[in-house]
Amino acid sequence: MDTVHLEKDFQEKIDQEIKIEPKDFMPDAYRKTLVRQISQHAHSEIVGMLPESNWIGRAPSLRRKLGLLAKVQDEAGHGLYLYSACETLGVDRESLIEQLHEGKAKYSSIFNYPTLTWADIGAIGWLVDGAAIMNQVPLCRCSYGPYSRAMIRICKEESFHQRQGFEILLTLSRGSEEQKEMLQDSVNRWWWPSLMMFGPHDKDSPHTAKSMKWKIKRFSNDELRQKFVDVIAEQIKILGITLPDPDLSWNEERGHYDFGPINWDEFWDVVGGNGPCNKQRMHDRVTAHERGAWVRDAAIAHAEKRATRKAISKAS
Ligand code: FAQ
Repeated sequence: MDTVHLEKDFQEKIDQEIKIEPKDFMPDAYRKTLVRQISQHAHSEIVGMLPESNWIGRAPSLRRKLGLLAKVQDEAGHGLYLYSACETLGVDRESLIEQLHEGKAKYSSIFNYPTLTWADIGAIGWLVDGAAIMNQVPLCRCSYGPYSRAMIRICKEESFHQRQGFEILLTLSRGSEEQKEMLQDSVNRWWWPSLMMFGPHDKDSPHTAKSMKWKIKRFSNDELRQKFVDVIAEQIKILGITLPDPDLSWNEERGHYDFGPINWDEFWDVVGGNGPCNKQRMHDRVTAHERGAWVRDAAIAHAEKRATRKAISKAS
């Protein structure tokens, strides 16, 4: 079959909601888009462990420490599922990791902000995981089989993370004046970066149209951002604090909350490597990778030994 027919069949499968699997035909641009998105997503999970790990040793109780440890471990697991999904597209994990460490690959802008207080751990759970879920639940229906299946498990764990974050904030909201101030300050700092997680406005998003045609994305960046604002603007009432946006108001006609302008200069600055913690994050990630080299070497040596033993026992 020639490429034109193959591409026609491919799009028909997608239109009929039939999953594309690793050995199926796929246009090169579809493969590239998936490698780009899934690898950026995997990197985000791995780099996303760093801001939280800052608080593992300083969690206010054993229960909080256990919860946070489990969450950070989940994120490592998400990274691994996603790197594996990406490998089904014919790229190897080492080269993806190399691109990240050389500063050539993107990861979510949100993880370049500092975690200054314990309330930030709650805010990350509630807002950052909340934004991640809003964006990732539709990815469970992504047209590419391995990515969609990885996302089902990831989303279940992310929902737990979000509840854990909200519970931390709820506890602070019922605490002392100082704790309430810490809570408000944290939400003030994380709100706008959370909105930026959804990516640029649709008019400035070069990939959305194609990704929606291929059913990699099911909703545009602005559609998901709006859904998120609508949910959070209601949930915050329970915490008895406010979002740092004087323009936030319910619009009866639209049936949505209106919200103020996003600082896109800040967003592109952070994406470009100039956020408050970009350099620290990359330094910590590369150091952790280098320190873990002996574990990877040992695992490879063990696998080789087992393979040799198996070959010898087969031959004898
Ligand atoms: N940060 O045309 P679009 C998490 C880039 S996981 C940095 O709109 P697209 C779990 C974009 O890559 C969070 N760069 O692109 C957790 C593209 O650059 P390129 C990560 C961004 O792909 C929680 C350019 O801008 N989630 O939080 C960002 O159609 C708590 C043009 O943008 C995912 O990765 C950004 N925020 O839409 C862990 C979900 N936004 O490649 C620890 C999967 C955009 O041309 C603690 N990804 N860019 O050089 C997606 O859904 C999509 O890739 C979007 C972007 C929606 C992020």
